Amino acid sequence: MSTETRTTCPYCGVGCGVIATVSDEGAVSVKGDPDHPANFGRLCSKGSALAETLDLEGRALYPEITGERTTWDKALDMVARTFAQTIATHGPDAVAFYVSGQLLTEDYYVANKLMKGFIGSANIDTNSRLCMASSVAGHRRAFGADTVPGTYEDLELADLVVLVGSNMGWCHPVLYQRLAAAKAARPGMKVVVIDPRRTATSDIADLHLSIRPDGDVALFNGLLAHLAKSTAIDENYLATHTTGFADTFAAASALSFAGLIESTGLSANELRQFFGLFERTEKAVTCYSQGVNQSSIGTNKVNAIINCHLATGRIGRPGMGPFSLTGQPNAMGGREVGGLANMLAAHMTIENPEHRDCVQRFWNAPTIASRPGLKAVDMFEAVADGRIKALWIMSTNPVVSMPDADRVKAAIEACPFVVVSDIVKETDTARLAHVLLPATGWGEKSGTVTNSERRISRQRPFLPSPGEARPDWWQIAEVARRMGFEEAFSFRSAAEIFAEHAALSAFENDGARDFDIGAHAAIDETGFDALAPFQWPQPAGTGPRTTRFFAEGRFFHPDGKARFVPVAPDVPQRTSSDFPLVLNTGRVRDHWHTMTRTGKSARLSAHIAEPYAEMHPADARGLSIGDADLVELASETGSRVIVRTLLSERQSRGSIFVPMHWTGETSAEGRIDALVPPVTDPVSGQPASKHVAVQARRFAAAAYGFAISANRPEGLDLPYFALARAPGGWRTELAWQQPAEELDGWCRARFRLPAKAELIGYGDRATGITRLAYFLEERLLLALFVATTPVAVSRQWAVGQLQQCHSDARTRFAVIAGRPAADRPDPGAIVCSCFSVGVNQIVGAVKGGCRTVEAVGKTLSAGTNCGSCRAEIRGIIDACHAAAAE
Ligand SMILES: Nc1nc2c(c(=O)[nH]1)N[C@H]1C(S)=C(S)[C@@H](COP(=O)(O)OP(=O)(O)OC[C@H]3O[C@@H](n4cnc5c(=O)[nH]c(N)nc54)[C@H](O)[C@@H]3O)O[C@H]1N2
Ligand SMILES: Nc1nc2c(c(=O)[nH]1)N[C@H]1C(S)=C(S)[C@@H](COP(=O)(O)OP(=O)(O)OC[C@H]3O[C@@H](n4cnc5c(=O)[nH]c(N)nc54)[C@H](O)[C@@H]3O)O[C@H]1N2
Ligand code: SF4
Ligand SMILES: [Mo]
Repeated sequence: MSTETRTTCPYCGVGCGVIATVSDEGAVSVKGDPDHPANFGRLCSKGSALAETLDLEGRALYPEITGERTTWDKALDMVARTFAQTIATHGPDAVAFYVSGQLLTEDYYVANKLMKGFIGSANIDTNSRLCMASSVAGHRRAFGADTVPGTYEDLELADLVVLVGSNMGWCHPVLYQRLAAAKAARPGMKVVVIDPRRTATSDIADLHLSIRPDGDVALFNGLLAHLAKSTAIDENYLATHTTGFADTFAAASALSFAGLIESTGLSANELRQFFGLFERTEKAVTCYSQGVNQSSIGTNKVNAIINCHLATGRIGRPGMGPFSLTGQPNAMGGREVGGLANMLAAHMTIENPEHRDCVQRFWNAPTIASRPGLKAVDMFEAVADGRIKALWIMSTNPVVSMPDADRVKAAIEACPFVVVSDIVKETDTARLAHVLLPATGWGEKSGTVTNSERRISRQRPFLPSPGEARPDWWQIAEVARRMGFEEAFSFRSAAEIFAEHAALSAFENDGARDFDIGAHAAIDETGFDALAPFQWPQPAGTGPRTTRFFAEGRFFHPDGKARFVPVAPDVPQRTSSDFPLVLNTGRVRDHWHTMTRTGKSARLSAHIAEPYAEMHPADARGLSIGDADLVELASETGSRVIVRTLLSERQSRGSIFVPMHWTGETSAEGRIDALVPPVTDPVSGQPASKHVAVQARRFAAAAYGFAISANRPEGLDLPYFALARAPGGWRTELAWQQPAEELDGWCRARFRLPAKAELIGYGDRATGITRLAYFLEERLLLALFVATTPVAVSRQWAVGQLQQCHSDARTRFAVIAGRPAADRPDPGAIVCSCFSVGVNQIVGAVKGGCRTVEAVGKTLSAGTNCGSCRAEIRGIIDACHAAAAE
């Protein structure tokens, strides 16, 4: 007998339904929920690997004060006392919460209630500031509320889908698969991808526009000016439901066509194609994500896009509309509870006295924050200069993910009192906590999340809470009670909190505010247990249904009309002669942010196991940097990072892409946010994480290494290392600045080898190659390959050696030889992580006659589960055919 629990994936904003099964022996398996309207049974590689991330290794299991285990009572008393004293002495603005779009709505609601209604400050901000703030600000300027008008189905119903600054194939993979399936079924449908890089997403694009960094406002202004002269304009919608078109049209027309070419970096032909396509296609959806939001002109980009949809009346109807794709599983829930420093609760506005009064009365609160609090970048600035003296960080890792990360780290170190709630004990941020509070994680906690299409789904527990871990909402409520707010924080369950949140959304609303889920205001435990995914709004007396906004106007500005927002087409100039290259940062397919969860899976770590800088070969050549060399990047923040070089024609010239996932735990100097200056959008406060001026030079390593080991290495005192999980152990990339000497002692200490471990070694002074392998009986404990050039050993083959039996000398020497035996061919770098299929196997299948992704799937199963790697498989097939044709 096994038990099945319906829950929701804790990663991206697609919000896929997951069925988790726990066997009698306690083994967990997951599959997509066929009935969930976000995914209809599909899961991507990260979702499929969820069961591999649930072990307790590295988990925070007990409360700690300055690194020593303590009781919950002592820890909570200390937090409550220190916050209360700080407020009494220095006022409410001397404390702050920095929270996360990965909290559940119930956690978020309680945190916001405590800060805004009971402490009386609005110093609660969230990592959503780094993520969605520009979309929120753009929505509020245009619509009068933070409303996402459409639904996922619109992508399938559209005849044109424009993806702006979104690598949906890797970052919203299941939605991408829905789009790809709709396009395959209806080939007339067109997809346009607007991204400086050619990404996996651009592989289904009919048109890829390799836009100049931050050229988006110019592009959409140009589109608006073009539309205004065409029959696509909807005069009736314009006149009835909007204001401000004339000024906006004037601003949009400011740039000549030549200026447009210059600002966007696109050709006249590309511009004409895109404008024509948009003009002709009524059913058009424009999706956008971090290439839009994470910019010093992010809010203007959002409004430039929305302007085009308002002008054509293409909004809120099936298959039409602007669509902000949210990143985190509960970015939307955080916005609903008002978890940003400049919002109130239930989509009410902090600056509006009636809203403040409404929320204060509903909460029966002693006070209410009367002005916006500090936004993330300003908040850490205030921590740095001592204005904030007590800080509580929940469910986010700012030492890695905030811009100017080295300064943020120093600020946290210097802060008199820091509380961190996390599920993991040793993150770069948790290490700095005075008080560490262990939180229950996915599979253990209970509550709700809202996905990108406004659909609220349950996360349900199916595992016991490990150690003494407790839900985030419980931690906050306990601190609130100890601060004297017993009555308002007497919640006994997530269901009670959700009911209060639903009641507030309906309180004195009557259709004046978009967010209304009053139908659930009286929900009880049984109802909460059974709650099926539903889209908001769902006011009292209504049932679940598909909801869209604004087809008939009814915007949330006082006059009920949308605002056109005139936006200047200026493209920020960041590069200089000292820092001539544009650094662009973002995500890889199989890792989630700072890797505290996906990093546990060897399967997910196999796709990309190292931090890298993707560069155009011509740029690299100019700097004498070769493929697989190490590269050192520096920016005006004064910090540096060292990562691997990956040469690719998909990268545009003058630009470098580095992923954001590597931390102080997994790399020597791979925290890319150390280079991102704290430049923000003036309206939204969102950092410009995609447009940083940097210089690059080859890092002259004296020796390079690659290790596979049973133990996790400790104390690697090297300028470069990158650590990843491998089946049965770890894989580590290394580099030395000085020639590596005395390797035996170094290996034994760093890899914690037992004294009995037997060494087989090989060294060649002439070539500078050294290979060491340590065995304990038939087990390989460590193999280290060192060379004066980047180590050319097949990683996938080497990684497999940890789980082989090395009972005879022949297999031991094969390890040292660094070559697969003839009967064990090297699968090559992993492409399909679901079935662990490598590039060499795919090339083999293509040579064997497979001509399509489907044929490769039939032969090797690659690409047939989550489908996230299908674009890469297509790329390999194309490359083989191109090579054959030469
Ligand atoms: N695998 C994976 N998936 C994730 C996450 C993860 O960590 N891993 N995180 C989730 C979260 S929180 C988020 S916010 C989303 C982010 O999802 P996305 O926004 O899709 O991902 P990013 O890689 O951050 O950036 C998207 C693209 O913006 C492009 N870009 C850079 N500058 C510009 C520009 O000036 N204009 C335009 N048009 N494009 C530009 C980049 O080249 C990049 O390909 O992903 C979510 N999904
Ligand atoms: N350069 C650059 N920087 C970026 C970005 C970029 O594109 N480029 N993207 C930005 C964006 S969009 C985002 S969203 C951020 C993400 O950045 P972060 O939020 O810092 O990244 P995560 O690794 O998701 O951090 C979540 C933390 O919460 C912990 N955790 C997981 N579940 C729970 C739980 O239930 N309770 C508690 N208390 N803790 C839990 C995890 O172990 C982890 O330490 O990064 C931002 N930074
Ligand atoms: S697309 Fe993948 S990561 Fe996103 S919610 Fe679905 S399964 Fe999870
Ligand atoms: Mo995000």
